[in-house]
Amino acid sequence: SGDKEEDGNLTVPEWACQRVARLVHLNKKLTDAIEVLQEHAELRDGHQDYSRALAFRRASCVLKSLPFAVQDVRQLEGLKDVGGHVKRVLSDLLDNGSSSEVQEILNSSWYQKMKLFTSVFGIGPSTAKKWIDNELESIKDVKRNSVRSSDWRVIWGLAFFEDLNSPVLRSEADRFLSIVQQEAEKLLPGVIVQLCGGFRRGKSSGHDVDILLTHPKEGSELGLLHNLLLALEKKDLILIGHKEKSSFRQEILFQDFKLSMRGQLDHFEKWLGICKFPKSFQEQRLDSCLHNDDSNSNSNCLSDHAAQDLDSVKHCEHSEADTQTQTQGNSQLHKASQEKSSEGTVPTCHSLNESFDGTSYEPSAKKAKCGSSLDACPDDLADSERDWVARRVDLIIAPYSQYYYALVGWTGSKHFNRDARLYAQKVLGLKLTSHGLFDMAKKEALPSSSEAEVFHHLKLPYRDPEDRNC
Ligand code: TTP
Ligand code: MN
Ligand code: MN
Ligand code: MN
Repeated sequence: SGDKEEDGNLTVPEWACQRVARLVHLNKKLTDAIEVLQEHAELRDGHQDYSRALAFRRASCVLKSLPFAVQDVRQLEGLKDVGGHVKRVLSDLLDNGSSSEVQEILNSSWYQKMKLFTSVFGIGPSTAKKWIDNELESIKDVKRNSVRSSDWRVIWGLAFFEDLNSPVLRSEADRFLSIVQQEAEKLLPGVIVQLCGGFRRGKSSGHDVDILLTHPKEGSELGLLHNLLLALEKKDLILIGHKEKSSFRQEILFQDFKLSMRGQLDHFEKWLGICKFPKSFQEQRLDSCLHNDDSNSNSNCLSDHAAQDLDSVKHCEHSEADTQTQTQGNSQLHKASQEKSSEGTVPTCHSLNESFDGTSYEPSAKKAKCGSSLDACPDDLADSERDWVARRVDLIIAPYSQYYYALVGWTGSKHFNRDARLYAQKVLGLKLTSHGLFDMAKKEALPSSSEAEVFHHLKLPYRDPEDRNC
């Protein structure tokens, strides 16, 4: 991490994945402001905006790793990730307590509407823009104007907008995790069930619950997701979701990123959906500090940084599978195709016991009411009196031979992954994905049987999940 050299030049490791980046750091006011600029650039989604967004992200990332609170931009001399534009904004912040550029964005109704609309599950910048162009101003407007989306995420995301946009608490993630652990263990003894994403990095709240599953006996994980979903459905925990088959093929391992990923995050079998979390999950249990499998979870139980975390809850579902290796044009294409990708997969109200290849899951209680009018269903359910909250859940199945790469990938942060993948490519000539690390020249995979081994192969100092919050 950062040091002052004798000549006054600041040295911070070049790559974000080489640094320690914690949730709680000394320059939060500054990074919050820079991240507004980043998000604004991401939402604009225009020609240079993608690289501008990345530049802002790199700057905020470096500020998170500094061992001191910046008081004067001159302290940032020599940091190549902090360019002129960012320095001007930082000066403003340091001199006046606020930045006019940031304030202007925050006050602009375009930004506010884009933030609002992209916080709907399944909605990315391009649809959000269409809604704004159609003069929609609020979620109510969107619902009233009955934007007839055929995307199940949008239908249910709109119906349960309030639920899905209230932060998921750590206690809820823990309670749900232990049910998944219990059920999965019954189905497949010896199964490994790991909470990933923001919660694993130490956040005390999040926008969803990410759970990665595997089993040391490779191949025994096949069929687990199907049965696990049945078990969760039986416990009345499933609202709606979509199961994706594994799209993993040996041939893609040594393919170029752009070719092998095609805008996808990874090729694992997974279920992306919405669960019904009983409201009682929100009550803090005394034992929740003890049963967690993460060694670093103690601090989370104290909710010490809850306030700070709440405003960092983001709702970006338009997954950025793009790494920096992609060209800008490509990334635009990918975003657009991702938004469209599940269009046409209208969820049907068929019984769970029927065709599982339909991959959609709906509550059995609702089936009778559903009839043929599909889009009336979720609203009825959302308006009814209920003792549960709708929560986004991702369940991912990894073969054990890929598990530790999947663990690093699904732990994040997004920027940590992006940076580590670019570092692997540029510095080591290796391709890093959630499936493994590959020497493209030698056509050789570098398997790992721990997270530490992943870092070792990458010639990176090991970082605990809570140090990967760049
Ligand atoms: P998310 O659940 O989207 O993010 P998160 O858990 O870090 O944050 P939040 O608390 O708001 O839920 O994704 C989980 C991890 O998967 C993320 O940390 C990194 C990885 N990931 C990517 O690498 N690329 C992506 O595009 C997405 C969506 C996730
Ligand atoms: Mn979004
Ligand atoms: Mn998450
Ligand atoms: Mn997720």
